[in-house]
Amino acid sequence: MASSSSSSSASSSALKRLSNLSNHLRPTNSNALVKVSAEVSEALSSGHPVVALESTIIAHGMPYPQNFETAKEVEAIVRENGAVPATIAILDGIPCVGLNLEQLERLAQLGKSVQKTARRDIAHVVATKRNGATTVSSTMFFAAMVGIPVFVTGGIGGVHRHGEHTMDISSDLTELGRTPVAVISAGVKSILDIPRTLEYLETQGVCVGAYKTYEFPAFFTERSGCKVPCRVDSPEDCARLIDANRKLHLGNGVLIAVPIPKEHSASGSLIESAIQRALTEAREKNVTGNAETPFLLARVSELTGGASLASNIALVKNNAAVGAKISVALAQLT
Ligand code: PSU
Ligand code: MN
Repeated sequence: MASSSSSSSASSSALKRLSNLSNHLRPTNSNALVKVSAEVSEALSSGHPVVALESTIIAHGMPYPQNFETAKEVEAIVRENGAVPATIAILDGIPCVGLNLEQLERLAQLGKSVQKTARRDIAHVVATKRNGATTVSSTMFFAAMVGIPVFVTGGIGGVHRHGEHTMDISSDLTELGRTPVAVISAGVKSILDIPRTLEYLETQGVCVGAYKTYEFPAFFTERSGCKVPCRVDSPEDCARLIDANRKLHLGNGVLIAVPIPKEHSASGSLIESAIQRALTEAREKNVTGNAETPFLLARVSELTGGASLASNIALVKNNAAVGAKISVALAQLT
């Protein structure tokens, strides 16, 4: 029998590795399971700021070709603001961090035929060597694995309306409770239950900072009527918050909610009536589970004559600029 001391030290080092993975951000470029692009890998090893980007917003959140155009523009904005973009997706079963243009376009064209991949779907998509568009939860998971502390998206998932009965609560919220990545978003859409989403984030121990305001934004509109206790007024404020969260090893994520720029915010009443109608249709058609968010997004866009899509694109670009500045400020702190 192998000496018990060597097996216990092997298992304790395995445990240590696991705890490193969940508690710290560290580059694992040698991790054979994940393919990190050369550009992202070089940036990470030299301490250059990197911003993670998700791919469900491309495949399921917007139609082609606007999704491809937006994905390219968002990457360009991240670069203009001094960081390297790392779009994350699973291609032929391989989790990829940093996509080239062909890979981005392939994902954009495949659209909804790509598996929407939240944390619970990762193993399945990898095992069956399929294509997966990562949601906020799975993008956070891979960002943390390779050591990217800042992740930009449009909106996160939340507690669905009537979630107290259906238990439909996005795994984005539990991921924020367990993975130390800062997510930059325009808040949560009012297709969701915003007050309950904030309650759930509090339960999960997630620090929610609102950018230049005390009010949590509602994605298409600047205001939700819900206050948050943490206000951040600059990229440097955000970086200090993320750095404190990291140095204390709190282990959870941070949500930075950036209101949509005023000039792009959609008419609140137009959006609200479209949302009500889309919600009714979703109930009539029995659209539930992970199909609900893409269905509602597409219907709201149709019902508003594309106004919601234009707002969506504008806010993602704004988030990309803010997120890149935060990652630059964070790199200067560390
Ligand atoms: N909200 C958007 N656009 C999106 C999503 C949410 O405005 O594309 C996507 C994100 O990838 C998010 C996911 O992580 O939907 C949440 O899905 P669900 O509600 O099934 O957890
Ligand atoms: Mn759900």
